Parts: sequence; C-alpha cells; structure tokens
Amino acid sequence: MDAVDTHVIVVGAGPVGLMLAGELRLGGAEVIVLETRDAPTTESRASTLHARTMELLDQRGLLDGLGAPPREPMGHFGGVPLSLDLPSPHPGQWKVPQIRTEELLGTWATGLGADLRRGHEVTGLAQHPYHVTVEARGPGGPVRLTARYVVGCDGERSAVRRLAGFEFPGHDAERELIRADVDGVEIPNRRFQRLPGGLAIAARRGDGVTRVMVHEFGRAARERSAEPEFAEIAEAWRNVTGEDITGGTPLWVNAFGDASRHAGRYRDRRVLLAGDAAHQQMPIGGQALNLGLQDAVNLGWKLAATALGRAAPGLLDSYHRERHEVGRRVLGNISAQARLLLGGPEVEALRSVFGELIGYERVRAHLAGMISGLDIRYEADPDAHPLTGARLPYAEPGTAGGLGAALGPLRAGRGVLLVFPGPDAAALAGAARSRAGSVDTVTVPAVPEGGEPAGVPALLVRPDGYVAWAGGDPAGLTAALDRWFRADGADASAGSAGDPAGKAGRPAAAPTTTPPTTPTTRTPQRVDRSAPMGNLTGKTALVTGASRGMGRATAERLAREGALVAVHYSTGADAAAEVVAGIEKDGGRAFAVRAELGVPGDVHELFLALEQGLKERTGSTELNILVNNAGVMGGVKPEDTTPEQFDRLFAVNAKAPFFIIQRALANIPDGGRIVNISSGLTKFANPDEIAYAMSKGAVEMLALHYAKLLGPRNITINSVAPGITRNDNPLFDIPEAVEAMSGLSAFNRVGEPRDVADIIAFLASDDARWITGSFVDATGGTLLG
Ligand code: NAP
Ligand code: 2V4
Repeated sequence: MDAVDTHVIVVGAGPVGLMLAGELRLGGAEVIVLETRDAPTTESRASTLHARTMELLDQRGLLDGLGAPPREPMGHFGGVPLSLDLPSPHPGQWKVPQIRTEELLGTWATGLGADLRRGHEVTGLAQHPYHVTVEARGPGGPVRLTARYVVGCDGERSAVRRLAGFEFPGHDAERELIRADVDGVEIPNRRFQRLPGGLAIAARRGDGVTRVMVHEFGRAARERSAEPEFAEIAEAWRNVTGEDITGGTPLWVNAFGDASRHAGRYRDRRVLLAGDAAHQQMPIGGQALNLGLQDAVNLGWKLAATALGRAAPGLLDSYHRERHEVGRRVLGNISAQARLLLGGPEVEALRSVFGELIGYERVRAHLAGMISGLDIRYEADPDAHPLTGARLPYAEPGTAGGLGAALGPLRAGRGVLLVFPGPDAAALAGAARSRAGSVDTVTVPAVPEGGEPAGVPALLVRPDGYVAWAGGDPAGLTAALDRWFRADGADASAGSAGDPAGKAGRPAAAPTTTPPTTPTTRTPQRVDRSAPMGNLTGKTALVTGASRGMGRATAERLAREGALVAVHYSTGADAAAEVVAGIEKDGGRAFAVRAELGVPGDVHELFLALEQGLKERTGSTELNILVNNAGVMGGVKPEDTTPEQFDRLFAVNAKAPFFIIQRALANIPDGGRIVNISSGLTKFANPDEIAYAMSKGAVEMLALHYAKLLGPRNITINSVAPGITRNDNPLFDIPEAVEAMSGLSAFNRVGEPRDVADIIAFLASDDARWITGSFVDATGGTLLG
C-alpha cells in the first residue's frame, strides 16, 4: 500500500457510509470516509429500523447502543394498515431517529479505525487499472487521494455516481408529500388519514414536537431547488384538514416525492454505489434507509476480502447481482405503495380490495416479509438446501448451543461454519480449515431440542448472516467455500495478528471454536534474524524454473540477499529440494513449489502451493518479486516445426508468464518487481529457433505494456535477454561446441547462470527502481555483432 492512500474510500458519512466503513474495518480493509458536511446531521429524515436491520445490528453487537427504542408492530402498505409481526427476535418496526443511528454507527466505525474526514467535497474521480484517484475540496484546500476502490454512499445526488458516469434511469417525482417537525402546536394525531382533499399524517413525539405530512390530491410535485417554506405546508394542511398550524415553530421542513431511479449497475470496475446513491425511492415506511444499510452489510465483507486478495474470483460481482435484485423489488413495492397512498378518489376501490386481501394471513406475511427485509433470499442453486441464500435462522445470542453459537464470529464480521454432532462432523470441520483466515468453525457439542434446523449436519454462514451452504457432504462444503474465499493455506490453529475486529468484541461464550485468525492489512512478516541481511531482507520471491540453470542461480542469489524464495519446478523435485537445502544451509530461506506450466490449471496449481508456502512462513500471501524464468527451447528448424511443438513453446514461454503475472498482481504490493526471461534471439538471427524466438518476442511485450499499467503502483517490469548460457544441455560438454559458442560473445566465453542471475537480482533490488519496461541485454556482448 505504499503508493495508494487506503484500500477503500467511502464517500458519504451518512448511516450507509458509516455502516460500510465499519464492515470494511471488520474485514481488515483500511478505509477513509470523505464527508461534505462539517458536522453530523441534525436532521432525522428516516426514523424506522425494520426487523432485518435490527437483526444485522444485533449480529454486530450494536443493539445495546440504541438503548430501548420504541417498537411499533403496526405498519402499513400504501397507507393500508398492516401488522409487520413475523418470527424474529426483533419483529416489527423500531423508532430510532436517524441522528441516533448515525451517531451509533459513526462511533463504531471510527472506533474500529475508519478514518473519517469531514468538510471534504468530492470534485473529481478517475479510474485506473489498479486504483482510483479521488479529488476533493477539503478544509485546507484541494486534496488528492488514491485507493483500490471507491464506494459512493453519498445519497440521491451522488457525486461519485455522476463523476464515475453511472446511468441512473427512472422518473422524476409526479406527486409529493410535504412535511415538517413543528413545535408548539396542539393538533390530533392522524395516521394516514384520507380526507376529501388529501392525505394527512400527524404524529406527536414524546418531546412535544409534532411531525406533520400532507399531500393534496391531484396536486403535481413541484420542481424544487430548496426545501419548501413552512407557509406552504401550513396552507396545504389547512386545505386538507381545516386546522391552522401557522402558530407553531417549524424545526425542520422537507418535501419528498415519488421519484424512482435505479442505477443499472452497482459496480463499474473499481467504483461501487450503495444506498440512495444506487437507488432513489420515496421513503415510504422507512424502507430506503434499511435498504441502504443492508447494501452496506452485503458489500463490506466482499469488498474487504477483494481489496485484501482473499476473495474468490467474482465475489465482488455478487454484490450487484444480489443487491440490485433486492433494490428492484423494493422499488417495485414502493411504487405500488406510492400509487395507493397518494392517489385520489380514483384509487379508493383498489385500496378497499387491497384491504380485504391483507386480511388473509399469507398475504399479510408476504407483504410484511417484503417491507421488513426478512424475506430476502440470495442466489442459490435450484437443488441447494432450502436454507441456502436465506438469513441464518435466528437464535438468541448466548444460547448454549445451536444457531446462537454463530453470533460470536458474526460479531467480528467473520464467516462461520456451524458443525452439529454427527458422523461427518470432523470431516466437515476439516473442510473449512483452508479458510481459517476468513471463516471460523464452531463445533456445537450438543444441540438443545429445537435448537437447530432439523437434519442439517452443517451450515456455512457468510459474514453478513446469510446461509452460503447447508448440508452434510464435505465436498459440497469445499465447493461452497471455493465460491466465497480463496484458500489461505493457514493452519486453523494459527493465532490472530493485529485485530481491528477485536475492538468490536469477541464472542463471550462460544462453544469450541477454532481461534479466529483476523485478517489484517499489514501482516507483520516474521523475519528470520539468522538469515543473511541483504538488500532483499523481508521480501518474498517466486522464481519459476528454479530447479536448474539460471532459475536456480537466481533463487540462490535472491536468497543470499535475504529474500524468502519460492523455488518453482516441474519435473525436477529432487533438484528443487537440493536448491532449497543449499539455500537453507547458507542461512537463507526457501521452499519448493511444483507446477507444470503450459497446461490447463497450471497457474492455479502454482499459486495454491505458493500462497500456502508464503502464508505458513510469513503469515501473508504477499509476493514482492516474480521472476518468470521457466522456459522450453526449440532446437527445431522451421520446416520441421509441428503445430504441437509451436503451441508448446508459446504455452510455456509466453502464455504461462502472462497468466502468472495476471494472477500474481493480486499478491504483489506496490513497489514490487517482475522480471521476464527472454533471449538474445529476439535480436540475433538463428533460423533454427524461429518459433522459440517468436515466443520470446511475445514475452518481451509484457514489459513494454505492463510497465505503463503498473507504474502508478511503483511496480517495475523488465525483460532480461541472456545469450548462450551454460545449462544441462549436452552441447556444453563438447569443447568444440563451447568454443564456437564462446566466439559469439565479446568476452569470448559462454554465459554462466550466475552472470544472468546477478542482473536479475539487480533488477529485483531497490537500486533498479527507475528501470521499467526495459530490455536488458544479458548476452555478454553477443548482440554487438
Ligand atoms: P534450464 O536449465 O533448461 O531449466 C529450465 C527450467 O524451467 C527447469 O527448472 C524446468 O523445470 C523449468 N521448466 C521447463 N519447462 C517447464 C514447464 N513446462 N513447466 C514448468 N517448469 C518448466 O533453463 P535455462 O537454460 O537456465 O534457461 C532459463 C530461461 O532462460 C529459459 O526461459 C530460456 O528460454 C532462457 N534462455 C536460455 C538460454 C540458454 O542458452 N540457456 C539463452 C537465452 C535464454 P524442471 O526441470 O523441474 O522440469
Ligand atoms: O543460439 C542461441 C540460443 C540457443 C541455442 O543455441 C540453441 C538452444 C540451446 O537449444 C536454445 C537457444 C536458446 C537461446 O536463447 C539462444 C540464445 O539466446 C542465443 C543464441 C545465439 C546467439 C545469441 C543468443 O542470445
């Protein structure tokens, strides 16, 4: 993270931005929150938290901070009364002023380490391949920040959405409600009262302030550049109710219409949207805030895991898939409600039929599930267990067994595997061991009657509390884990290091859990003090084809400089083991990784072993230096070259380095080094090696083009082109051949592997920081002609 300022910039410190910031911190990501306002809002636009939001806050241990908010079981659908009671520890709707929610989430997120910067108005945003730049007007002048990702939580008029070019299709308001908080008026409470001239709502709060809302039937929404005057509300109120409220003192005045807009996508590369920035809707029944908070909880763990390189490929894209669909449904129900609520006499018949339908329990429960967010089910295979995609069947925190046991890990924002007693319990628990960095395993010793979903041996729960998998087949569990998190190779018993989540409180009385290993952004490397102190001390390196030749010499040289070296090989297991043993004998650190390159799945196999080896030794999967050295030679005349030989040369020499770099960039931090081994034959003609030289020509393109892409991260990438260099080829045992080959070099000898390794080691060092995109001639003057 040397050159970027943070993993994620969240724009907007409303409840959604703050919730997201806290979730990102729990996931281990570093966060800067930029907020235009100098101070927290004093407006309480939204005042309802629904059952699912309450459950989510409970999962994070945040409910205590709300005190004991009043509960209102009765809600409405477009003004038609509706009980919201459903099975949940927090059924119904809970009245919490937005300022209170914001204060709670702000304290939580900043307590976890989110860096909240007020007085910053975002003015510019630019996406780059590996980072995003954000410009803002700050209190001290212009500010420019960089991050891996940016999330717009900056509301309906989102600057992030506009600057990043997201489309926001929909329609403007056709009708509106105008509302005010008024002190010093004595008027009767009215609950969605439909009068001949319009709709009137009045609710007196405990502090004596009355919130009034009014809509005159048939009156079109106005174009507004500012909030309405109190006089306009007082006049509408009088027109509809006949009451005079002009003597009251307006504390807050606001208009909201039935405008409806929905971003077509919630993600464009490194920029994401959440909350009202992604969806604008009439705030009927407090759904808007709840929708936004749930966006944040869905996104936080996925984005943190992605920014830290722990996510399975595609995990972040599931945010759009899951939340856009939920948003589409909520916008649909709000649009239906707006018509029922603000329609004049023409909707009376519809309302009366609707009222009858709500009398049926299944209809009521269906609508209540929709409004409270309890009915959300995320994507699941059709043949998956019915619990998959649903929220964790809820249990009270602290219950001795069963589902309550999941709450401990969830409180720290981690995934959890609940394993119930049964014959496969050990195998199921073992399957999650490779994800100990992201998922805690809780083996429930005994389940009280009714304490778990009957017949489910294990449940995998995502950090946002939704069931990712349920069943009893360890292979199915492994497949489900593969969809969410990359294997971290960590031993499940490894301890935690640096612990932002710890501040959120650990489970008090969880049954036998594997100790949680909380991910951190900067896992301290365990530097072996007995290792030689060179210019690469504390760095990690992968050298492909290091069992022999120049690869071996490079591995040995990098290890001498203090790097921990992954010695890659394919067929030469004994040779690689010998290289590792030699390095260790000299006081260095190395481990061997096997993978045949140029075959399907090669890169996956390589990185599985590499990451496991790195994680075991350093606690992290960070890779500082990549040397793409493995290669196959040709030695066939062009007229004899078969398509299969040609494909093989390209697969090993060009395709594998391309995809190794693609994959390695998730592990290479800023300031990293990439060296690709080419050949002098891209400049020196040898007709016997045309196809080979073509493959080396291809590999040289990596340095040219990637150098530009990776410059902003201070990662250098260069090609090193050896000339004829001694290796195991029997040619080097023939003195006449060696003499002939020597004559090609200005030094009148063939190259030795160490001649080239020293050049590679230089390019890997800090001294070479100013060289990138370069072709380095390592032919001993062969190209001089
Ligand atoms: P080498 O002694 O022939 O050793 C090749 C290394 O690459 C071995 O470690 C081998 O692993 C590995 N390797 C080969 N094919 C592989 C595959 N399909 N999958 C995984 N690993 C594979 O190599 P070298 O002569 O030092 O050459 C190193 C690099 O320099 C090559 O890219 C070569 O093209 C280039 N180069 C060589 C010369 C030269 O004259 N020697 C000149 C210019 C450029 P296992 O043995 O374990 O299978
Ligand atoms: O001519 C090379 C050369 C060669 C060969 O000799 C045949 C071999 C050993 O089978 C493959 C090979 C690979 C090479 O990369 C080179 C090479 O780099 C080279 C040669 C001649 C003159 C300059 C060179 O850089």
